Amino acid sequence: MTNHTALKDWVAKTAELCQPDKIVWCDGSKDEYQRMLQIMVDSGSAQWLSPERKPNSILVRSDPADVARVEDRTFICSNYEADAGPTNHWKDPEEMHEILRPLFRNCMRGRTMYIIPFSMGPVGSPIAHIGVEISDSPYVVANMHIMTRVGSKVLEVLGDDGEFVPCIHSVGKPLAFGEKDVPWPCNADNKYITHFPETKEIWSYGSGYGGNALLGKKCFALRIASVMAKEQGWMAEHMLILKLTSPQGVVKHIAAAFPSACGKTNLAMLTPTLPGWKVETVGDDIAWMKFKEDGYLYAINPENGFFGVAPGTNTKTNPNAMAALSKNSIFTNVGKTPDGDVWWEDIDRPAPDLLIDWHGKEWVHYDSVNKAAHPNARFTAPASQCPVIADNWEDPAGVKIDAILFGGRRSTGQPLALQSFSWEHGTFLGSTMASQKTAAAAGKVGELRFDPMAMLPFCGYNMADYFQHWLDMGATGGDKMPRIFYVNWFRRAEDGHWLWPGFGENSRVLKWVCERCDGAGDVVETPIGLLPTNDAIDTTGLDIPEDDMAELLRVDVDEWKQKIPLFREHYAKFGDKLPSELTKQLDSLEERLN
Ligand code: OXD
Ligand code: MN
Repeated sequence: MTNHTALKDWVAKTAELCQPDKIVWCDGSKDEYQRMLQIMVDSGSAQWLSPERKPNSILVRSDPADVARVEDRTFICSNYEADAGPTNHWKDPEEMHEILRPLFRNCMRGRTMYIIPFSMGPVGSPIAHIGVEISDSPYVVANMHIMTRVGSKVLEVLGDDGEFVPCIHSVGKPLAFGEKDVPWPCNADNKYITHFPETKEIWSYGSGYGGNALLGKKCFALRIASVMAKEQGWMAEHMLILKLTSPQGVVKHIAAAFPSACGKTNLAMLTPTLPGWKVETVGDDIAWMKFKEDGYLYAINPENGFFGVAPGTNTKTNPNAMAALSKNSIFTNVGKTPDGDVWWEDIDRPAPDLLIDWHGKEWVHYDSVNKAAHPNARFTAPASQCPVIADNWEDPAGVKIDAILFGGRRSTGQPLALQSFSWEHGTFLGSTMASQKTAAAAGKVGELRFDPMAMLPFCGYNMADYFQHWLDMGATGGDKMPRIFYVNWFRRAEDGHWLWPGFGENSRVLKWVCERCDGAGDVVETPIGLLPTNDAIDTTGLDIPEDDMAELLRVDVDEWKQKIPLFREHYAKFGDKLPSELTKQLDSLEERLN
């Protein structure tokens, strides 16, 4: 097991509080993974899918009251409210512990407490960090096996006194003696996803779903890691990482921040339509970036698998994801076909008769409201099963990042692509990112919200300080920092049609990005940034009307002028803490527009 005294003491203290029936230290073995699946199947939480259709894979249906991240139940418990900032829910740490203590007291009665040591990033990498999750959910154990590196090898690196982030999770449903469990235990009315940035702890109660429960992902790798990154001079970002190779063999690594469910997984695994270009995946959701001695930023993907949105994924939009999820995967809240396969909206084939929906009922498709799969239905699939996983995706040294893309879902205004004038201007672009809301979080879909750097729900401290951290990183890295771009695949014409085909065609924009990194590629200076000239994006072989291309790259000065007050209002939230550099950037934009 371990001789790590602090770890053993913490486990003993947590067991004393939660009173589980049993304690199991996870070793990360394949046997253990299989055991978890079988436990879920035996208890009625999961069912095996057909061994022919989806070998070694299970289907799980959650409680309909536990289907997404719950941002309104997510708290940053810093000592001072100002350190959580205006975009987070704050609670005093002592007060939060007073709420949590009675909830966690005896909360694991009748259940097994699993101790899951995990590494975010290749085990032993200088960019990686270690966490230990205590959870009473075998679903969490199995998912953590896919999403992180779990087990004894992590304890070895931790040694007797290594640092780890303690993460405590309970579904919040103790069982009385002899009480029969429900298929998806949770405590829907009492969810708390809480982070303590000063002590670097995570406590999560009441939900078993995704980022609420797999604490290595959003809670550690983004919220707590963003605080560590600020303190230690590195970056923890909500970004995919892809490796782009040109026909001449020039390699670039690109990190890209898009809000949840805006196509990060698709972009990370894209099949280029441009002949000779190659995209390979390093990561699809999170990037940890640190400076190396050469002064450049190097990134790792701290995760080990994909927790992807299922609806919309098919062999056209993302054949590589479809291959990755073809076996050894966990499916949550998707539909099930009579032959034991999965089904969701916009998968490759029409819905068969006798389809079972995500509620476990025969699907009655009488309108577009009644979906067979929940819009936030997910697959959990090992990254190693992705056919285009990059050969260097587990390089402990990380990959040198050449470019950073920001993007969102914007039907008007935002051009297809632009490059920032500088790192400071790029930070301004990231800080004013906005996107139409998706189903990844509870709330109203379609509403436009500011989502700076796609970190709105994931920044573990005051976002104004986070902006300052971006500026500070730029000051440290100088010319060696990645170039910054802003892209938008989602622009529509006035009649509503999509102007840009997206998916594999996005490789055309990536080619321009690659050229810009080498000081080539044509641009025209506009008030909002450096835009590709009308022929700078390679459209060879693409049947796109010239008018559409011109519209995609059009800057409507009047529309941008109207945005200035919205930007000011967004910035006003941060009061005095907003870095003066960003106000300066906004003032300059306004001047350039006039
Ligand atoms: C995710 C998210 O699950 O951003 O990656 O919601
Ligand atoms: Mn995400």
